[in-house]
Amino acid sequence: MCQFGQIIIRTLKVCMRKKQFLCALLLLFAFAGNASAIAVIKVPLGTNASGDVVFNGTTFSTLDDGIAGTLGNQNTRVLFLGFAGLPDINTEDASFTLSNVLAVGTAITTIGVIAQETIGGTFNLWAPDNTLLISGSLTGGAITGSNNGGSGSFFNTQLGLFTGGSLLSFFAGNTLDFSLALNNILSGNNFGLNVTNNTLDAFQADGSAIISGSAVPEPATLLLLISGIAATRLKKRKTLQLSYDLVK
Ligand SMILES: [Ca+2]
Ligand SMILES: [Ca+2]
Repeated sequence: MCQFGQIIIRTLKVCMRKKQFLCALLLLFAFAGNASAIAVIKVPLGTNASGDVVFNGTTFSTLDDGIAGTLGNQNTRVLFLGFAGLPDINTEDASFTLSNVLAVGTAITTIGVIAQETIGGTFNLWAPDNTLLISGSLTGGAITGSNNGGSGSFFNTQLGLFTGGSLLSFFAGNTLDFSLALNNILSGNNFGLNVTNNTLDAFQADGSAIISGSAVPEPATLLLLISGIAATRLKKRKTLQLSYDLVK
């Protein structure tokens, strides 16, 4: 259980021992609400003319846009959802790298839809000052999409691990989902994904990534909970004092 969960359980036990049932109920609601919260980082991968991502026949990764001043392959804006007070990076000077996503098995084509299973891969997202914002390692995934048209395809993985960066503490445990929408896909002269001899053809594409995971509660939420508990205790003490004064 996450640290927040343990704090909640400990406080819950204290509430029950002291028969503060309203306090216990509020804690349960707070925990249920926070357990489902999601934090999302959108990484549009910038507007440079050449492609953002490449599949070379075996490995899927970002292409280097040639901007040497940033650590990542692709300069990008970054949008944050579910991070309290964290401002978006609205200039294309953050940077992102996806590496070593390996195609495994044969590519399957079913009624014009192509699916290529993948395994592994890592990503890193750096702030404009080249400090690491978040990194992760990916598990099993798939590149899926149409063999007719350059859009509407995706690379998706779930249940990956967050591994580092200044935003690591915003995410609860190993709840990483990673999704990359693919547009303007070009496989040789073919627009869209293409399969030859049960193998996905090499391609380049524009991409837009979404990194998401379960959010740990904001400190402000924790503060509200603690002040709620304190208020409940104060009210009880006042009620006891009033009873005592009436008896006197
Ligand atoms: Ca780009
Ligand atoms: Ca760079």
